[in-house]
Amino acid sequence: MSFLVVSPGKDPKAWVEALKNQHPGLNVYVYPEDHDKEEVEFALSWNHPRGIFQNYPNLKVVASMGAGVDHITSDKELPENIKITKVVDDRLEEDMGTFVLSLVLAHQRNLLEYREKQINEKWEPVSYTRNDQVKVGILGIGNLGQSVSKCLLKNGFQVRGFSKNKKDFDHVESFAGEDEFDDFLEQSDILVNMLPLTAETEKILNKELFEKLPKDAYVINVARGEHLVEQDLLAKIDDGHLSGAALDVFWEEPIRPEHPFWKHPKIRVTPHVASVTHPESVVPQIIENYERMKEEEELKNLVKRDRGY
Ligand code: OXD
Repeated sequence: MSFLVVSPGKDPKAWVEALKNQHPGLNVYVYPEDHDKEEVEFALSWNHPRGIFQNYPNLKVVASMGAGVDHITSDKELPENIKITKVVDDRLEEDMGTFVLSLVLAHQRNLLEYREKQINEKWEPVSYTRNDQVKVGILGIGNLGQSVSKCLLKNGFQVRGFSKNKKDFDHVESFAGEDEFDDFLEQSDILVNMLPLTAETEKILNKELFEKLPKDAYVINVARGEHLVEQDLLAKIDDGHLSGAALDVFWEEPIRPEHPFWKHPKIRVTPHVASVTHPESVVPQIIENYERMKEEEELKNLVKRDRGY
């Protein structure tokens, strides 16, 4: 019985080390090194080449290296019987919370604008709204969204959460379903996208949605680049409806050198760093699932394949 690590473009060394530390007897192969495909029952993956898992006749589980699983679910050739798991990790949640809080505060206190002024040697104070007057809408409030909401609440912001089904979180006004979507948007001075990427949510951040946000709303995307219609965002910032955006994820990563986001004065670009998985922190849960698979027990953090997350 063997374990496969597949992560093209991402150095697997720290993962392999953490797996071996946690489970010294584990036989770990790293794709595409030479290995016996029939032996592999469990794969740990990030952006695997499409279709490869069809060639593993005994593969039972594909575990994502991160919280997102769209890189696995989008593989149309993934055999139906293979189970998918995601990472749920306190450290990821904390990091996401503090990252989004930093972006919200930086926007709220005009830090990007001051950087611009500094470059031009301009000493010009700008007025700002106090946190308790600002409504932040979290689009897709799951574990990570809940952590973001806690950080925001601690700093006095008003928090709204939107999810498919109503969720009850302390001090968060909850909106759910299509009927409440427009109300949610109309009340979001800052919109934080944290949705999973599915066929339903792709391109959800589009002109129609932006127009439902209040004038001068700010958009933060820490979910997936494919949620965003880039041209619509640029148009709505440039026509003055939106005050700007902070983007951590993109259709193409890294974004190409001439991409308009790089130099846009109202767009903050970060290189997909909102919450970065630490192998030593999440390997214990991966190994636990490997043991559960062997014992034919229910897996933790299992993805519902029909739902896509
Ligand atoms: C993730 C990510 O899904 O880093 O974990 O985007």
